[in-house]
Amino acid sequence: MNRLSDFMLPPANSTFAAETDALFNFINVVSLILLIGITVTMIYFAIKYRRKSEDDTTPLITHNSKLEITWSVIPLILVMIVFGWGYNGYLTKTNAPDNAYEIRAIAKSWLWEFHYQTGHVSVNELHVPANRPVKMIISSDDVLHSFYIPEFRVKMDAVPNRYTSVWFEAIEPGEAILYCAEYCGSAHSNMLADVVIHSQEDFETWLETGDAIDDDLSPVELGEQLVQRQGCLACHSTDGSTLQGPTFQGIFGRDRLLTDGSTVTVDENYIRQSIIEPNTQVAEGFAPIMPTYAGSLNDRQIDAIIEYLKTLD
Ligand SMILES: [Cu+2]
Repeated sequence: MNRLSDFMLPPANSTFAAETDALFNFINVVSLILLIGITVTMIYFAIKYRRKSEDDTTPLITHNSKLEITWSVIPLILVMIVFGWGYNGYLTKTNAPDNAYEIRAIAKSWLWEFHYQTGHVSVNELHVPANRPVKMIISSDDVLHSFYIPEFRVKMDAVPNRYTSVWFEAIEPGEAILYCAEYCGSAHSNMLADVVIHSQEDFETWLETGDAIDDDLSPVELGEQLVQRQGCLACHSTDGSTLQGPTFQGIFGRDRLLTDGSTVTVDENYIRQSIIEPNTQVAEGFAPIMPTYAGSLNDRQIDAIIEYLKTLD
């Protein structure tokens, strides 16, 4: 049975994925049997009962109780099975175990930000331990988004001004992809995050060291990595093409017309301001939609991004 869901979904990697897949397969197989059965019967009847001669008339049939009860009771039983099974799974998925590790997920157009219990923040990269329940507490900074990790078989809406939650327990260390599953605007399809599933030990190490690995990089190298990892490229190109935001190519030192009619030179201060309070000085021709990075990027990281942007002529 698992082959069927593997054909339609990526390989499962969470404790309740097997139950989800079993129900998914049950619904698919039952639907397929009904589809084939009804289609074959219709074709057979169309041939068997076709009009054979001019005076071939249809007899008057008012009802057939046996048949009507049969076609009402069978679907009722099937629907009740799907309901009971689904409700059972729903209860499992809504009630996180008490020992779950909590991670805050904040959806913004168009990136995912994660806050861990240590105060660590990551963008577009969700780090989770394997073999330990993880409870995600999800919200949105702007519009409706949806937190969807097919490998774990979990999906939950990210709603502005309210928290939703979902939990999962990954079985094996590895990687997965987090998608936004609610259409949220022009860069919706770029709203992806990598899910890194660590062994318990590696997860602890990652929480402790986190960005420390970045210490070896030069500012320009670090800036380039951050621009990729922090979701900037969802809206800003580096090749001169215009996406939802201005291109980064040749941006440094350029004079920029703003939506309020004033002009500003793109220098260190303007870039810093645009990262921390993005919608105070918006470039003419663009919508004020950039999420703030206040609290998720430190000074060293902002400096590195500025240094990297200077190199993009
Ligand atoms: Cu979204």
